[in-house]
Amino acid sequence: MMLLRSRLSPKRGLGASAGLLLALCLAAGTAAQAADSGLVLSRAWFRMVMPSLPAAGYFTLSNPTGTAQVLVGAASPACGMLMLHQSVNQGGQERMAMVKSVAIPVHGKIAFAPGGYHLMCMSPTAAMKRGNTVPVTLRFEDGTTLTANFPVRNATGK
Ligand SMILES: [Cu+2]
Repeated sequence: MMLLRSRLSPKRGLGASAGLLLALCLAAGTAAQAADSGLVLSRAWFRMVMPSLPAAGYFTLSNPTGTAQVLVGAASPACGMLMLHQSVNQGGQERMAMVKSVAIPVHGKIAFAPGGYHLMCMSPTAAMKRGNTVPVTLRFEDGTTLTANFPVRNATGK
């Protein structure tokens, strides 16, 4: 979310486009230099119900390294904003809450799956279409990243 904030924060007006360009250049530079997280991603997919609705992203992230990692953000060119969410049951009602970070313990794994953690693609582009794959970059607290292609499936996961 820090990346998104830095893109959104430049002041409106004359400086906005220059600020945005600078932010994009900085982001590109960061991405190019970012080391691999060492984490292993599996079972990645997006659930796209309707193009007009946010799409949910799911995956399993394993940490075979000797260092705990903390997922702090996600981005995809196929999504306006890509947020970390968690479904929580509050008094029998399913609600979604924003999540700032998710820790992946040493030799442990976390699952983003229906009913729990998920990525929320707020404004899917035309690329978010069943049968397509869309790239997602996960960003970790130590500055490392992990980029993978997520296949897009329908509401039933097909
Ligand atoms: Cu959500």
